[in-house]
Amino acid sequence: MTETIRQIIELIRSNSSFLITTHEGPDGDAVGSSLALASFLRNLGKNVTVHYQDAVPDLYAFLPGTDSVLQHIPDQHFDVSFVLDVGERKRAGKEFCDFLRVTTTVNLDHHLSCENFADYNLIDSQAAATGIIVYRLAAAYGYHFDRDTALCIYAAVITDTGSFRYSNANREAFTVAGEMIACGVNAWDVAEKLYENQPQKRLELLAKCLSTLEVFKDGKAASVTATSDMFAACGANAELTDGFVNYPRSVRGVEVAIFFRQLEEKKFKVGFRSKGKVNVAAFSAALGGGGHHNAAGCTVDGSLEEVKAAVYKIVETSL
Ligand SMILES: [Mn+2]
Repeated sequence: MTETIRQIIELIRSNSSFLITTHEGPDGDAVGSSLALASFLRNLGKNVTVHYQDAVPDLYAFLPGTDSVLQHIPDQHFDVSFVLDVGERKRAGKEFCDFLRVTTTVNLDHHLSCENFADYNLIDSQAAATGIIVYRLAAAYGYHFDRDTALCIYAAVITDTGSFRYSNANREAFTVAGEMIACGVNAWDVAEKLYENQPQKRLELLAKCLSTLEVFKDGKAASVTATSDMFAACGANAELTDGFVNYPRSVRGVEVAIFFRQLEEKKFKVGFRSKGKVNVAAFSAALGGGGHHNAAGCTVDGSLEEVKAAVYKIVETSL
């Protein structure tokens, strides 16, 4: 057990009220890890409040504890506040950052870039998901994993590893997932809820997006586009485009995939994905955005033609 884990366990033992939060636009790891921690603490008899800046995405509503997530931090005292999976302090949101001064804070994360902004920082980029960090903490505590906690950890691991396909799917990810299965998690049940449960309009929108596929730079780059017209025609929202960028990336020979999503008449969100060789954070940085080696994004002003031209130029000259 590391010194930090020992200190956090002592904090858990000696306090009774806890706040848990995570990053904006929560993904499977954000929801899974925060609710796993909530479930662990509640089963110890602690008073737990979970806060997200945004609503729980429909896709993760099946995870136990989502019904008690609050979108504003209640005006009350908390002994300790946890922030999970944020990657950087500002992604914890303004409400929480105002709060950092008044409680003891714990930062649990697996992003390489995460700063030590809290009083206690348990950060390990070797962990496949923040759910793995929560697992380590609960396991070190000697916690007997119940099915609900196990389900949240499993969901965090399966989503952040792309169902054990990404390079972060290490031995620990498989071992922890296996242990969660032993605690009663049903793999098909989770897979069905996550991947066989799409709203019809998501596929209708996907069909329109795929028809915009462009492959360029001698087959090394590819893009798809979602315009406001497409969203309107399908009655779909931006949340449903999650994962669309994986389709251009899946084309044989493609190293860099781009997803253009219209925000306003002359404003586009540009998402980049790499298969591993190319650092797409450099592309988004050149356009004023940020991100990681394999996943990055930015917002670019202009018509679709102008935005595409600007993005393609950067990709063409740097690839
Ligand atoms: Mn994560």
